[in-house]
Amino acid sequence: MTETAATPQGIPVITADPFSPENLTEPHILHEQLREAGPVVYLDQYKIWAMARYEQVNAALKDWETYSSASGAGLSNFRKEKPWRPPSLLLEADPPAHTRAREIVGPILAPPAMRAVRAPFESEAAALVDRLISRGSFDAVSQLAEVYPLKVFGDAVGVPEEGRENLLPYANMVFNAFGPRNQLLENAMSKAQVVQPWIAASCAREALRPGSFGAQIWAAVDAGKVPQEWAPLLVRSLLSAGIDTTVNGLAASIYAFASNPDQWSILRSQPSLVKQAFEEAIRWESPVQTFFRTTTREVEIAGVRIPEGEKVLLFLGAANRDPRRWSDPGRFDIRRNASGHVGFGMGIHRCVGQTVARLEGEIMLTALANRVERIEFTDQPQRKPNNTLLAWSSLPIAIHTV
Ligand code: OVV
Repeated sequence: MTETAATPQGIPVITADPFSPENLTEPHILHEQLREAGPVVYLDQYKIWAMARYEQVNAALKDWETYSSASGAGLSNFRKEKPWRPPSLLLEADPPAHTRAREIVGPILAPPAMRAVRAPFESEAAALVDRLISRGSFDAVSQLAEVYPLKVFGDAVGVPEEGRENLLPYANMVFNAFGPRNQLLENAMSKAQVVQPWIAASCAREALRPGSFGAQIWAAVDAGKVPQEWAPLLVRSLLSAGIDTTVNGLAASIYAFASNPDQWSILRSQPSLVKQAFEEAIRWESPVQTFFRTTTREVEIAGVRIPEGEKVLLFLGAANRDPRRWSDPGRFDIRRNASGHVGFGMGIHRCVGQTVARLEGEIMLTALANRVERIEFTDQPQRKPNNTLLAWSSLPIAIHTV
């Protein structure tokens, strides 16, 4: 159980562990407690600070000068502990280095670049939905949400088809590694060791299909914009951040619609709501629940002083359900305008791949809505605990056509 106590300085102290399997798989009760405790709270177990209200989370994400990423976007402080892998040039960097990396990857994933991948994304979605309809009932995690990004994003990045399933244990490791060294991280590490050579090999120039996102990164680096050694690390960012996020974004959408059949009917009758619906699923479920920053100076928020060099945990998922910002936030409502949610972050580090994620969501939901009249659970959905992601291990569903 959780308690809130006030320190002499009036800072709410939270004793609950946000990284316990229970809080990771059922986070909303803790999130409410964190938001209601105050604009800034202290997490006693980890001796860190946290924000869970929309206003403060949004402001901190935008203020990269105060809330640095260069000490890591996880609990571990890279100035005090050696990172488990060379830091990401995008996620775990500040300007000016971050700006240079972002200038390489940004244009490769920008809206105009999506024109080249739309057709293959659409035909793969149609083919997959065909197969799933003929099956009738299936697990929407292993047979849909994992299959689609591995195929279309894997093809777009240009990695070999053989061994792509390695991306799942790798991402599981990456996202657990932002949290504490708990049992989840230990398990993820032990499963991910064997896939590291495949990941490293897939970041190399020779592994990447000509014209792919990965090959375009190498081409930009060849053009002399950044050091050669940056290319494999930038490709690694796509492989780290592009799969498990979209797997759980798609899983979130399926879960949302299977548990809200009225919303599926609305989407079926108004297919133009599809982009808004995917955005709402991201707000409602927030597949990426948290990221950390580190203060670069002493900072005062709503009367609370956080010293310099302190880790601050930002609860994106809690901000996305803050009743101060959203009306009836726990309701999945595809007619709502979910824009402004922080599920893709905000500010200079906002998700660089969000165009790809949105394209996958739009296309997969459209392919389903074109054919499927009803989605229902055939068994209990199962959460998969992860130190960063609100993830599913199993979503057993049946789909019915007319
Ligand atoms: C946003 C994100 C998550 C995980 C890994 C990375 C980025 C990366 O840049 O490696």
